[in-house]
Amino acid sequence: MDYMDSNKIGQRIENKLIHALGRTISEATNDEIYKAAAECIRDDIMISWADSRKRIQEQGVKKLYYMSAEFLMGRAFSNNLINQGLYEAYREAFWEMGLDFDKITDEENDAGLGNGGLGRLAACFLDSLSTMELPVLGCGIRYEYGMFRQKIVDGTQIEMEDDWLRDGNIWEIERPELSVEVHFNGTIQENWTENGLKIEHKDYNTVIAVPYDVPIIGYKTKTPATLRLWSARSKRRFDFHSFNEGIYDKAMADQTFAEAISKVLYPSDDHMQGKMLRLKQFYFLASATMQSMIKRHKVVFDNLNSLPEHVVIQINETHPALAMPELMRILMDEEDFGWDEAYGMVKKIFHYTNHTIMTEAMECWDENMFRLLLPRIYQIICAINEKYCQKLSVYYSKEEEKIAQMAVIGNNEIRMANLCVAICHRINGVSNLHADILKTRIFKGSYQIFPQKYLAITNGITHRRWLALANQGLYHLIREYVKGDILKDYRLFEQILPYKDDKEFCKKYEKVKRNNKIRFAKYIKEKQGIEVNPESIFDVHCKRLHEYKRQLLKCLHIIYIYQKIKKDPACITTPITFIFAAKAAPGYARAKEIIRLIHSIQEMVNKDPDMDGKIQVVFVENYCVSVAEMLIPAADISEQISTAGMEASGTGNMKFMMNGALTIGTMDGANIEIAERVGQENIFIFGDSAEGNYNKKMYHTYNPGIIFENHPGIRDVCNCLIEGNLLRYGNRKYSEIYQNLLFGEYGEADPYYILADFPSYIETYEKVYRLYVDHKDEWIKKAIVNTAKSGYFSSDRTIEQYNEKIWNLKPVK
Ligand code: GL9
Repeated sequence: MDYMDSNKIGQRIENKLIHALGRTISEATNDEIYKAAAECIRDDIMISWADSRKRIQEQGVKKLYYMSAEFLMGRAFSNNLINQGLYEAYREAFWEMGLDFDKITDEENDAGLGNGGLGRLAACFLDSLSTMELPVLGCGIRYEYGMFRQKIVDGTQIEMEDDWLRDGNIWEIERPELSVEVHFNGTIQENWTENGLKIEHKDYNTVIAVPYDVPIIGYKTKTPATLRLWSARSKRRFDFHSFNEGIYDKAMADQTFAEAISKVLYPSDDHMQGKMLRLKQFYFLASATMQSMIKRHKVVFDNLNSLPEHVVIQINETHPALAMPELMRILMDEEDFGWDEAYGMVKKIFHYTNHTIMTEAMECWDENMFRLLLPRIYQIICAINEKYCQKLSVYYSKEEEKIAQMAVIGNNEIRMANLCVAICHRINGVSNLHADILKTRIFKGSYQIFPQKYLAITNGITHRRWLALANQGLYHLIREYVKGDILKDYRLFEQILPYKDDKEFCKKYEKVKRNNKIRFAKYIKEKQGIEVNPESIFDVHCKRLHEYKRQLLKCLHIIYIYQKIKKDPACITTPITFIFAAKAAPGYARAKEIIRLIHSIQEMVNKDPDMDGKIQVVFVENYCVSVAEMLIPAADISEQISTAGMEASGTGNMKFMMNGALTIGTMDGANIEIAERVGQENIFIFGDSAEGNYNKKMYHTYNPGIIFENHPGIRDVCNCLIEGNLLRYGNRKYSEIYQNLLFGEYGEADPYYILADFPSYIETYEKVYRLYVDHKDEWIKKAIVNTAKSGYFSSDRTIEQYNEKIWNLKPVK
């Protein structure tokens, strides 16, 4: 956007207030001012948005459909200003009008349409795609309620609804004219006609899919991309026919059936829930997107044969995978394509990103439920499976068991990952390690036949949001020292590397961190009434609560330090603030128990006068994108301590390094690549490798009891869970956690190898602490190296690689 002075901005906001809301600036509430200002921003892009759509059509360029059940967008207001280059100007305009910019932008609800990494990755990708002017349509679901809001009451997580649309959503445009019908249930009739077999779907339930389009403004471009979110509506909503006929109940039932579909995001992370409603959501997304893609193609190109030249579809995890059989259905049943032609096209168009190897996360559907809900799609999947297994039997002629494992249908389940592997042209893992594990373990049988299908493309984050927006101080410092526009070119990060030896730069860098810590201290005081010391070391573990992410290891470590201080109060000279933030899936009992444990430890530590001025524990409620934007830039230490082999990539790790925290982490996911880039001396690695952990599991060689016996310190820590000073929330001690560490359920003790890595963690943490306390200048240098090397982890680089290796899109002219 062109330069705009603050006067003009102020004037426009005032005009908008009076014309759209009938309010003068002096009587307007913060929410009204937010809305007026947001509408001004939106007005500015409407023309280029429409124009961009038109140019994409006219140029006939290939377009990406990025399909994802989750888009964790966060707030749009400030991000749009950053990308339009208007952030400073708006801040100034607000200031001149006597308005508090931060308070007003706080009025915007996070668009929390995602659980965590997978959904946030989709959001970062759209920012990069739009900035690089690559033609894309993000396709997702407009959940009426996003990720739940978390409250903590007596140490226990309480989930509250996230009514994010309550005050309206400035950024979306409803497009009722582009609505399509999605059909569920019913029966399939096969009729032989003169033209061959005709398939007819009868007695189905209809749901209307209404698209809401959101512009995605790239950095200093004139080609906004679009995020299309589908909302479910009942056909009979206004059906007075049934009302008059006295079958009002039926009309109501239809409405309930339909509108439940886009009602709420399932809050489970890395965990599959085989619920019918979830399957409806996925098919709804798949069908609506495929129908609208076909409609558009017919309008723009008139001939469906050219589809593979003009569209490419990336599916984010298996959730949107039903788009593949759905496109088959449309091509065969509605457009008269034969099986081979249709299948050939689908195989060219679709590509699949896998984000997790955990068995409990693999999407599988009960075959009977599936057949009832989606009878035609079921038939198509059966046919795909049959042909696929025939093909496999050529390669694995006498290995029936292997084929059964690789089949799309087995044990009365439909296995979506196997469906993707059977069809997709490219299959990628989200870090090098993760892709290796896919090739050698999860999809080994397929990899051996089709090695060329498999790739590794390491995740990334958009540095526009995660540096320029979240950490203004650091962004301005970098801008001062770097030639060129870092927001356009992530490679420029490297330019700050030499300044690690520049005293002046180091001083400024340190000051930025201090200010960010003060900002966070202010936030947590206001929100939760907790006083933290910004002079203390901020040691942050924030991400979803999951056993493999090992919040429990951090808990045990805090108990360990607590007990150490009790014996030797002088062992801590610079205080540490241990900060957690995490949501647990509502049905994940162990995760919720760990949240209680964190709060028990918090209570024990914070109320003990012996800990005063030494250590403190803080649990930040309701972790979400906007909290992360506050918290991550304030961190000194980044905890990336997953069980090696289990975190496919991680993206929080990248946000921390960019913002100058030093990582203590395992050789897992993208941590490995961070270590490669910053060098071993600028990261703190501990614990066993992915291979080591795999061997422990395969050969049953691990016995946590031995560690317990041989380390008196660790023994004391574990015993603290069941005796000692830990106050219990609820009615039991933490004996379940204790039992699980030492004896396990199903005979597998400590399945996440917490005790196995504990000695190494303690030792490594000691080094981290000594470095901060005794060599702060060295610490700052290392932090600078981390920032300087973080450019590689920009999602711009990730998108470049996807485009080069998979999509082949040309920028819109
Ligand atoms: C995840 C992986 O667990 C992360 O390691 C990875 O960085 C992201 C993005 O590729 O994907 N897979 C997954 O199911 N989640 C991830 O974060 N979970 C959520 O999104 C909640």
